[in-house]
Amino acid sequence: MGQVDLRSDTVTQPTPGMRRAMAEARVGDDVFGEDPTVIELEEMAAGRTGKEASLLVASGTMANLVCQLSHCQRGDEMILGDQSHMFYYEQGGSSALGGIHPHTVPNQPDGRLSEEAVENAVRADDVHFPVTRLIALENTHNRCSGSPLSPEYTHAVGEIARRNGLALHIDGARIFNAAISLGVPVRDLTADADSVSFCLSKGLCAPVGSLVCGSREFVNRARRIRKVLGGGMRQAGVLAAAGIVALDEMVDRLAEDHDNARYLADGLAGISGLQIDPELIRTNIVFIGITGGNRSAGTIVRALEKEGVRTLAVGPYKIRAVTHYPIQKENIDHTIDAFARVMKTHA
Ligand code: TLP
Repeated sequence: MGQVDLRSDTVTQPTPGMRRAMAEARVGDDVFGEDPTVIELEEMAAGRTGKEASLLVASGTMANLVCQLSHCQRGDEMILGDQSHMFYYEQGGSSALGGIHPHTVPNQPDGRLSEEAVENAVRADDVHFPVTRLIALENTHNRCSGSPLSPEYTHAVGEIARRNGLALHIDGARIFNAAISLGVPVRDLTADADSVSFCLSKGLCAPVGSLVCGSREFVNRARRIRKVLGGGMRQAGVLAAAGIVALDEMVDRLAEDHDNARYLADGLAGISGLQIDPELIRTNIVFIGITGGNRSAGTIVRALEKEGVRTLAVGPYKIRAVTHYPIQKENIDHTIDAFARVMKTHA
């Protein structure tokens, strides 16, 4: 068996159908708004998320940044989770480039922010305080075991935003995973959001690209911000073509990744020295705690690599494994066996 690469679903390869679509894509200059394939993808993305318009950008990080800069002015405040990707993994980009002040609220293990904590974080009109402008949620929540947020919860946070005159953004990098896991259309998860970003290049297997979705007026602003960030791409239809295949062909199969993640979690739960709660695993992300002894996550990850299994150390005693196409059950069996051997030799 070759390498089983579970570091992330970003390692997925374009499918043969995507490569064909890319080679044959009709293209034009997208900065002039003339790329028919980009236009088709943007219309599709707007339709799936139930928004008026959407915009293709280079990455999930750029999508979130464009949204934050489109909602906020310098000095404005944004409420978001302390485990959110936007806070944790994006270099503080919106504060470095946009002067946006982050106000973090603790994420619960299932990715939610308590409604009370969000409400309490909204600033009063006081000369001492920044102006609160934006609330951001993440669905699925990467660092919270890939947990999906329900339409009911998103609606409740949307109500807080509306009551306080704030915008709601959803980092929906893996929102199609959430929709498949919950058995609801994506638009039910985005109905309350003023903006949503999602990625084509994770479980959906496209090589590049994320979409920013919102009202036409919002997307027009986002288009200007994308340009100033250097993200105006020209014949981007070669990328969009793969994205269209991703949305057409790769969404329903995400259920297999979720089954494989649960199968992995169930298998690992029985191994001494690993801590894992299979009940938390509802999509494709598995966090594995290392307990007892003084073996670090890094030691275990290196030993697993020698067994042909690649994972990520995401804390001193925490490992992440992400399932994706075309990982199969037999790869997961191999992974469970590799963990069992490594934990025995590093007891
Ligand atoms: N996440 C990556 C790493 O950055 C950690 C991964 O391997 O999971 N939002 C969420 C929720 C994400 O998980 C990611 C990528 C992004 C945004 C950023 O997307 P890219 O990598 O396209 O900039």
